[in-house]
Amino acid sequence: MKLIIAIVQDKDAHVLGDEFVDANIRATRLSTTGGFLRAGNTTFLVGIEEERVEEALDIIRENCQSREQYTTLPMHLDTAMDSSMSFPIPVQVGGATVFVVPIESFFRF
Ligand code: 2BA
Repeated sequence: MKLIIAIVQDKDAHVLGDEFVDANIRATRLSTTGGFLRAGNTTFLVGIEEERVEEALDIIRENCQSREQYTTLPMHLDTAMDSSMSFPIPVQVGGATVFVVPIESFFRF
């Protein structure tokens, strides 16, 4: 048994959740926040038999797109006037960040 931890963009979470249900893959959704952009994303926890891991990864791959997002960096102007401004920089956010970890024990009571 493995635990798949998949961090995906909120825009893809709904479709991905539906695809898991259709494939009879059990998942838990957590509302999470990216440490860099500090924007909301969604983390799926999927406990799954080892022989179905590739199937679950294929579903994630097919339903999560990479997109460009913008973040702003503060820029301090080195002038006598104490002024600063911020400017947008593009950041490529991946379709999904996925960890596959072994499960020592699994119980459903
Ligand atoms: P965020 O931390 O908000 O990162 C969003 C995107 O910003 C990242 O996309 C990456 O392109 C960029 N980025 C992140 N940290 C950066 C840095 N220190 N300098 C420059 N650019 C940076 P992804 O790599 O596709 O990550 C998407 C989300 O997946 C992340 O959102 C975070 O929530 C999660 N994530 C990514 N790698 C992770 C890791 N090693 N451990 C835990 N969570 C991770």
